[in-house]
Amino acid sequence: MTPIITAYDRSPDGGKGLARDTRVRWALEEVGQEYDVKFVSMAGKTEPDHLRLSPFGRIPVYEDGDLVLFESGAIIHHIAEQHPGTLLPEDPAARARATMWMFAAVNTVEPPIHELGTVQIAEGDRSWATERTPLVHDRIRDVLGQLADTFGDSEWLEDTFTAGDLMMVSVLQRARPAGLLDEFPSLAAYAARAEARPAYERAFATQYAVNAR
Ligand SMILES: N[C@@H](CCC(=O)N[C@@H](CS)C(=O)NCC(=O)O)C(=O)O
Repeated sequence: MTPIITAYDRSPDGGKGLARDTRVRWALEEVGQEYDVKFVSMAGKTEPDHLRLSPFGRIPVYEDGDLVLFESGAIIHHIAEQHPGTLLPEDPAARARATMWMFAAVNTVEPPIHELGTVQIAEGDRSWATERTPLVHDRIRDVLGQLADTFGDSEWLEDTFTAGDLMMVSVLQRARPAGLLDEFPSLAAYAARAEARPAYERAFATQYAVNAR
Protein backbone atom coordinates (compact mmCIF):
# COMPACT_ATOMS: atom_id res chain seq x y z
CA MET A 1 0.00 0.00 0.00
CA THR A 2 1.28 3.49 -0.83
CA PRO A 3 1.56 5.68 2.28
CA ILE A 4 -0.16 9.05 2.32
CA ILE A 5 1.25 12.14 3.99
CA THR A 6 -0.68 15.28 4.84
CA ALA A 7 0.74 18.70 4.02
CA TYR A 8 -0.69 22.21 3.86
CA ASP A 9 -2.31 23.19 0.60
CA ARG A 10 -0.42 26.46 1.00
CA SER A 11 2.57 26.44 3.30
CA PRO A 12 3.10 29.69 5.25
CA ASP A 13 6.72 29.78 4.02
CA GLY A 14 5.57 29.82 0.38
CA GLY A 15 7.65 26.77 -0.56
CA LYS A 16 10.99 27.42 1.17
CA GLY A 17 10.86 23.83 2.40
CA LEU A 18 10.62 24.76 6.08
CA ALA A 19 7.21 23.19 6.70
CA ARG A 20 7.67 19.84 8.36
CA ASP A 21 6.18 17.78 5.55
CA THR A 22 9.43 18.43 3.65
CA ARG A 23 11.48 16.38 6.12
CA VAL A 24 9.05 13.46 5.77
CA ARG A 25 9.12 13.74 1.97
CA TRP A 26 12.93 13.74 2.23
CA ALA A 27 12.96 10.55 4.31
CA LEU A 28 10.60 8.85 1.85
CA GLU A 29 12.83 9.90 -1.04
CA GLU A 30 15.96 8.65 0.75
CA VAL A 31 14.48 5.16 1.19
CA GLY A 32 12.90 5.14 -2.27
CA GLN A 33 9.33 4.84 -1.03
CA GLU A 34 6.58 6.23 -3.25
CA TYR A 35 3.91 8.25 -1.46
CA ASP A 36 0.74 10.21 -2.04
CA VAL A 37 -0.04 13.61 -0.55
CA LYS A 38 -3.28 14.76 0.99
CA PHE A 39 -3.68 18.50 1.48
CA VAL A 40 -5.28 20.35 4.35
CA SER A 41 -5.94 24.08 4.57
CA MET A 42 -5.03 26.30 7.52
CA ALA A 43 -8.74 26.42 8.37
CA GLY A 44 -9.11 22.68 7.93
CA LYS A 45 -6.37 21.81 10.42
CA THR A 46 -8.76 22.27 13.32
CA GLU A 47 -11.68 20.44 11.70
CA PRO A 48 -12.70 17.10 13.25
CA ASP A 49 -11.57 15.12 10.19
CA HIS A 50 -8.01 16.37 10.61
CA LEU A 51 -8.02 16.28 14.42
CA ARG A 52 -8.95 12.60 14.29
CA LEU A 53 -5.58 12.00 12.63
CA SER A 54 -3.55 14.74 14.26
CA PRO A 55 -4.81 15.62 17.75
CA PHE A 56 -2.81 18.86 17.96
CA GLY A 57 -4.09 20.06 14.59
CA ARG A 58 -0.70 20.01 12.87
CA ILE A 59 0.98 18.60 9.82
CA PRO A 60 2.60 16.26 8.87
CA VAL A 61 0.47 13.16 9.22
CA TYR A 62 1.46 9.76 7.84
CA GLU A 63 -1.12 7.10 6.96
CA ASP A 64 -0.29 3.60 5.85
CA GLY A 65 -3.35 1.35 5.94
CA ASP A 66 -4.53 1.28 9.53
CA LEU A 67 -1.41 2.97 10.84
CA VAL A 68 -1.75 6.71 11.45
CA LEU A 69 1.20 8.66 12.80
CA PHE A 70 1.71 12.32 13.64
CA GLU A 71 4.99 13.96 14.82
CA SER A 72 7.63 14.23 12.12
CA GLY A 73 10.27 12.52 14.31
CA ALA A 74 8.09 9.47 14.91
CA ILE A 75 7.13 9.33 11.24
CA ILE A 76 10.72 9.50 10.02
CA HIS A 77 11.83 6.92 12.59
CA HIS A 78 9.08 4.59 11.37
CA ILE A 79 10.02 5.09 7.72
CA ALA A 80 13.67 4.40 8.57
CA GLU A 81 12.74 1.25 10.49
CA GLN A 82 10.75 -0.02 7.51
CA HIS A 83 13.90 0.20 5.38
CA PRO A 84 16.73 -1.23 7.51
CA GLY A 85 20.22 -0.06 6.72
CA THR A 86 19.17 3.09 4.88
CA LEU A 87 18.51 5.91 7.35
CA LEU A 88 19.18 3.83 10.47
CA PRO A 89 22.36 1.73 10.46
CA GLU A 90 22.04 -2.02 11.08
CA ASP A 91 24.72 -1.97 13.81
CA PRO A 92 22.80 -1.56 17.11
CA ALA A 93 25.16 1.02 18.63
CA ALA A 94 25.27 3.13 15.45
CA ARG A 95 21.50 2.83 15.24
CA ALA A 96 21.09 4.02 18.81
CA ARG A 97 23.37 7.00 18.14
CA ALA A 98 21.41 7.96 15.00
CA THR A 99 18.21 7.85 17.05
CA MET A 100 19.87 9.97 19.74
CA TRP A 101 20.65 12.64 17.15
CA MET A 102 17.04 12.61 15.97
CA PHE A 103 15.94 13.35 19.52
CA ALA A 104 18.66 15.98 19.95
CA ALA A 105 17.43 17.73 16.82
CA VAL A 106 13.77 17.95 17.82
CA ASN A 107 14.15 18.11 21.58
CA THR A 108 17.21 20.32 22.12
CA VAL A 109 18.01 22.25 18.95
CA GLU A 110 14.54 22.88 17.54
CA PRO A 111 12.82 24.39 20.62
CA PRO A 112 14.73 27.71 20.73
CA ILE A 113 14.51 27.97 16.92
CA HIS A 114 10.78 27.39 17.10
CA GLU A 115 10.57 29.98 19.88
CA LEU A 116 12.01 32.58 17.52
CA GLY A 117 9.08 32.03 15.17
CA THR A 118 6.70 32.48 18.09
CA VAL A 119 8.31 35.76 19.15
CA GLN A 120 8.49 37.17 15.64
CA ILE A 121 5.15 36.02 14.27
CA ALA A 122 2.65 35.07 16.98
CA GLU A 123 3.91 37.69 19.45
CA GLY A 124 5.41 40.12 16.94
CA ASP A 125 3.00 42.91 17.89
CA ARG A 126 3.58 42.62 21.64
CA SER A 127 5.56 45.26 23.50
CA TRP A 128 8.21 42.76 24.60
CA ALA A 129 8.90 41.24 21.17
CA THR A 130 11.75 43.61 20.23
CA GLU A 131 13.47 43.10 23.57
CA ARG A 132 12.96 39.35 23.57
CA THR A 133 14.21 38.61 20.06
CA PRO A 134 17.95 39.05 20.84
CA LEU A 135 17.58 36.84 23.92
CA VAL A 136 16.12 34.05 21.80
CA HIS A 137 18.84 34.62 19.18
CA ASP A 138 21.44 34.03 21.89
CA ARG A 139 19.75 30.84 23.05
CA ILE A 140 19.88 29.59 19.48
CA ARG A 141 23.54 30.60 19.21
CA ASP A 142 24.26 28.61 22.38
CA VAL A 143 22.93 25.32 20.98
CA LEU A 144 24.37 25.90 17.50
CA GLY A 145 27.76 26.70 19.03
CA GLN A 146 27.66 23.51 21.12
CA LEU A 147 26.64 21.49 18.09
CA ALA A 148 29.40 23.07 15.98
CA ASP A 149 32.00 22.27 18.68
CA THR A 150 30.91 18.63 18.75
CA PHE A 151 30.62 18.38 15.00
CA GLY A 152 34.09 19.75 14.24
CA ASP A 153 34.84 19.25 10.57
CA SER A 154 32.95 15.96 10.18
CA GLU A 155 30.93 15.16 7.11
CA TRP A 156 27.94 13.78 9.03
CA LEU A 157 27.05 13.42 12.71
CA GLU A 158 28.12 9.75 12.61
CA ASP A 159 30.11 7.74 10.06
CA THR A 160 27.38 7.82 7.42
CA PHE A 161 24.33 9.96 6.63
CA THR A 162 21.47 8.85 8.90
CA ALA A 163 18.00 9.92 9.98
CA GLY A 164 19.84 11.92 12.67
CA ASP A 165 21.38 14.13 9.97
CA LEU A 166 18.09 14.40 8.10
CA MET A 167 16.35 15.61 11.24
CA MET A 168 19.20 17.88 12.36
CA VAL A 169 19.51 19.59 8.98
CA SER A 170 15.73 20.02 8.75
CA VAL A 171 15.90 21.84 12.07
CA LEU A 172 19.02 23.89 11.24
CA GLN A 173 17.35 25.18 8.06
CA ARG A 174 14.82 26.94 10.25
CA ALA A 175 17.61 29.08 11.76
CA ARG A 176 18.74 30.23 8.31
CA PRO A 177 16.23 33.04 7.64
CA ALA A 178 17.42 34.92 10.74
CA GLY A 179 21.04 34.61 9.54
CA LEU A 180 21.98 32.46 12.53
CA LEU A 181 22.97 29.31 10.64
CA ASP A 182 25.50 31.26 8.57
CA GLU A 183 27.21 32.38 11.79
CA PHE A 184 28.45 28.77 12.08
CA PRO A 185 30.25 27.97 8.79
CA SER A 186 30.73 24.25 9.54
CA LEU A 187 27.00 23.86 10.20
CA ALA A 188 26.06 25.94 7.16
CA ALA A 189 28.32 23.72 5.02
CA TYR A 190 26.82 20.60 6.65
CA ALA A 191 23.29 21.76 5.77
CA ALA A 192 24.35 22.61 2.20
CA ARG A 193 25.95 19.15 1.86
CA ALA A 194 22.72 17.48 2.96
CA GLU A 195 20.63 19.68 0.71
CA ALA A 196 22.75 18.60 -2.26
CA ARG A 197 21.58 15.01 -1.81
CA PRO A 198 19.34 14.02 -4.73
CA ALA A 199 16.65 12.81 -2.29
CA TYR A 200 16.48 16.25 -0.67
CA GLU A 201 16.40 17.98 -4.03
CA ARG A 202 13.44 15.83 -5.10
CA ALA A 203 11.60 16.44 -1.81
CA PHE A 204 12.20 20.18 -2.02
CA ALA A 205 11.10 20.39 -5.65
CA THR A 206 7.88 18.48 -4.99
CA GLN A 207 6.76 20.68 -2.11
CA TYR A 208 7.88 23.80 -4.00
CA ALA A 209 5.73 22.87 -6.99
CA VAL A 210 2.69 22.85 -4.71
CA ASN A 211 3.46 26.07 -2.86
CA ALA A 212 4.72 28.19 -5.73
CA ARG A 213 1.43 27.86 -7.61
N1 LIG B 1 6.46 18.51 16.68
C1 LIG B 1 5.62 18.49 15.51
C2 LIG B 1 5.35 19.92 15.09
C3 LIG B 1 4.35 19.96 13.94
C4 LIG B 1 4.06 21.40 13.57
O1 LIG B 1 4.11 22.33 14.40
N2 LIG B 1 3.72 21.59 12.29
C5 LIG B 1 3.39 22.91 11.83
C6 LIG B 1 3.68 23.05 10.34
S1 LIG B 1 5.41 22.92 10.02
C7 LIG B 1 1.92 23.15 12.02
O2 LIG B 1 1.11 22.39 11.54
N3 LIG B 1 1.58 24.23 12.73
C8 LIG B 1 0.22 24.62 12.91
C9 LIG B 1 -0.04 25.13 14.30
O3 LIG B 1 0.90 25.24 15.09
O4 LIG B 1 -1.19 25.41 14.57
C10 LIG B 1 6.29 17.69 14.39
O5 LIG B 1 7.53 17.67 14.34
O6 LIG B 1 5.59 17.08 13.57
